[in-house]
Amino acid sequence: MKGIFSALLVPFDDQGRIKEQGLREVIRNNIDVQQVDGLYVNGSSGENFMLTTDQKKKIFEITHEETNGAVKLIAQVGSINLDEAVELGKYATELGYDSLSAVTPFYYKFTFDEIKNYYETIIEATGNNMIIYAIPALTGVSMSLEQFDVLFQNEKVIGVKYTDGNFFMLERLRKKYPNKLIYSGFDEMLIYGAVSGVDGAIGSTYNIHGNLAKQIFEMVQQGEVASAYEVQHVMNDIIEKVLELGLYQTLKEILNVKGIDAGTVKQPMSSFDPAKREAVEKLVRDFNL
Ligand code: NGF
Repeated sequence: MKGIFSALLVPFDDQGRIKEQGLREVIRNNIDVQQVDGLYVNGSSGENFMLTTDQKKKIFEITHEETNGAVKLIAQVGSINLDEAVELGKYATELGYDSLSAVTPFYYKFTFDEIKNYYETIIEATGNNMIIYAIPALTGVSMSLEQFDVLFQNEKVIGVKYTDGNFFMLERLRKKYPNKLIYSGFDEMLIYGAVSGVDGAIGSTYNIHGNLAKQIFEMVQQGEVASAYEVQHVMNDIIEKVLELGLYQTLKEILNVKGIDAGTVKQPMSSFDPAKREAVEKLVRDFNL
């Protein structure tokens, strides 16, 4: 369960339907070209929170079938509809996903007891392992070290996907929990996570440059921090441009330019602006993506 995981992008057509063949191509690119260690399925990058339950199940199913055991699979099943989270958790567990993950419940200001109960309910119903998905910038849920302590007491909570820039907290978690899996969540900060001793990283941009992320991670593990920093500079030149042009739209367009059918994003996100196509082609050329 260690290493670089792509937060899987999901191709949609302009009616918001999953492009199954395109999804298979995106998966193959991740495995065969980027050579990532695993896939994080139905996360933010999979546009999960805009999908129906059936679409989420379909994505779990196609991904499981296409990967056929080649890489590790984490199923993000979190939903503020706890019944849906349980249903998806059971579904992914029966398919054989290596672990579940669930975003901290958001929108309503849930108390910590409610958050704890949410995780316990999914774990009890599925019997599977759980990776907490902490992303305070999007959920507004910022957990304290003491709250992580409580969640980590459950041995089925095997780790956290930590999408935060609070490296003090990350260091504290690492020291206190050497045996829990910690995944770094912000791709542009991968090197800081790596030097903090994370077990792996999960990110959207690894769909287009997972190979660079693997280099950074391996270099840091071998003590070659200065070289790793050079690679992070390259990765961040790419990420900076991607963020400027529009995150998920541009990641998909890069794949489209490369001949991988990554489709478009799901409404209410707006589709890629064709006026930006030339800039994307240049990015692909300049960085040999
Ligand atoms: O896309 C976001 C939103 N974050 C991802 C990642 O932390 C979560 C990150 O890779 C994710 O991909 C998922 O759950 O599917 C960023 O896209 C990347 O660092 C660029 O900022 O924050």
